[in-house]
Amino acid sequence: MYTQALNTSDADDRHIEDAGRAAAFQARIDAEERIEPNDWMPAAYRKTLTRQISQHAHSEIVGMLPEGNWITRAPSLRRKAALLAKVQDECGHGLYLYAAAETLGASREELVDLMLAGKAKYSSIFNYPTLTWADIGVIGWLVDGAAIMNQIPLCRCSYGPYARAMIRVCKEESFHQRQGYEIMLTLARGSEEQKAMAQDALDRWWWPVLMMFGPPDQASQHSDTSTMWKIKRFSNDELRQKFVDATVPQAQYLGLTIPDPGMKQNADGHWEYSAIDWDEFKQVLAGNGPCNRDRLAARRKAHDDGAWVREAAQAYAEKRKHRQVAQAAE
Ligand code: BYC
Repeated sequence: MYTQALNTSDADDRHIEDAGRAAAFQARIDAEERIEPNDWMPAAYRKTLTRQISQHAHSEIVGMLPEGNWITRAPSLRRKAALLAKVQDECGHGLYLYAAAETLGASREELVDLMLAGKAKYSSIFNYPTLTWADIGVIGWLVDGAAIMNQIPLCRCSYGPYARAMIRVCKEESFHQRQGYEIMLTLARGSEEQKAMAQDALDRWWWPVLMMFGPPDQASQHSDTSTMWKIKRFSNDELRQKFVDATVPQAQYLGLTIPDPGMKQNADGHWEYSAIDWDEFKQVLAGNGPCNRDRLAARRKAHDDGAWVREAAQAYAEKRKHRQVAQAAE
């Protein structure tokens, strides 16, 4: 009894102390201060950032697969060199992001294992197939375009390492978006077959791209806390709307038709789009999209094939450590 009473009092003190720290933490966020790895932060802030940054890292890595599929089939040396560089950039983004997640105390191994076990999410968009060369144009134009729309505000995210990683990522994504749009422009000004191929790719990717921004605001379970902590600066629906408004004139310039007959421009200038099929989104998140199984199988194989590299790096690090210890003892 007596001991329990002491414990309760300790817990109360801790609770009061944490409440004080949480208030000071929120005041720093409200003052637009950056939170750095060694600063105190509420466990829930750490958890949501680890979740979002690791999902983002997985998306970059899995996102190499649909485009990697076309490196050997790119129609010219120039296109091949640009696509190869783009896919390598995505890998680099994944690595910066895993490094940013590690500053929160999660190891890269455990995060990757969760993804390979199918327990951690990655962006729904990468579960769709790349059937023709025009899909590579659409990915650059729309998938990278959507990614930029979402990631520019993340450059002002309250967590320092994530915000700083996003600055370089956004610069590279902007190059990716232009190379995609240039592919689309070439196809749209090409033969009738090329134009039809470009339209077909737009038809297949349009709705999945709108789903990239996440569930509608009323169904977004993390938005309230992420907005309070200034991880999110705009809601899912706000970013989706900004993306649609920016993209419609680009499609018009290409002479392509957005596959939404109900789309119309409102008096305030915004483009109103039809209802999104959220059942399809839920199915893809549940692992039942067209390519979910292939994507995970490809990542698991790459992970297994790379085991010897990790083992060799580990053995080298241990040898080096022993050498340094021996040298220090001399
Ligand atoms: N796909 O409460 P919500 C790229 C999940 S890569 C799958 O609104 P939040 C690129 C969400 O995680 C692009 N899952 O969540 C790479 C949550 O599930 P959990 C990747 C999604 O976090 C290669 C649940 O649904 N970009 O650019 O407030 C080539 C409820 O959602 C999706 C990023 O990761 C989705 N589309 O907002 C080219 C950006 N949407 O965790 C390009 C960083 C939602 O509770 N992430 N979910 O199990 C974010 O900005 C935010 O996490 C989101 C979602 C806007 C995506």
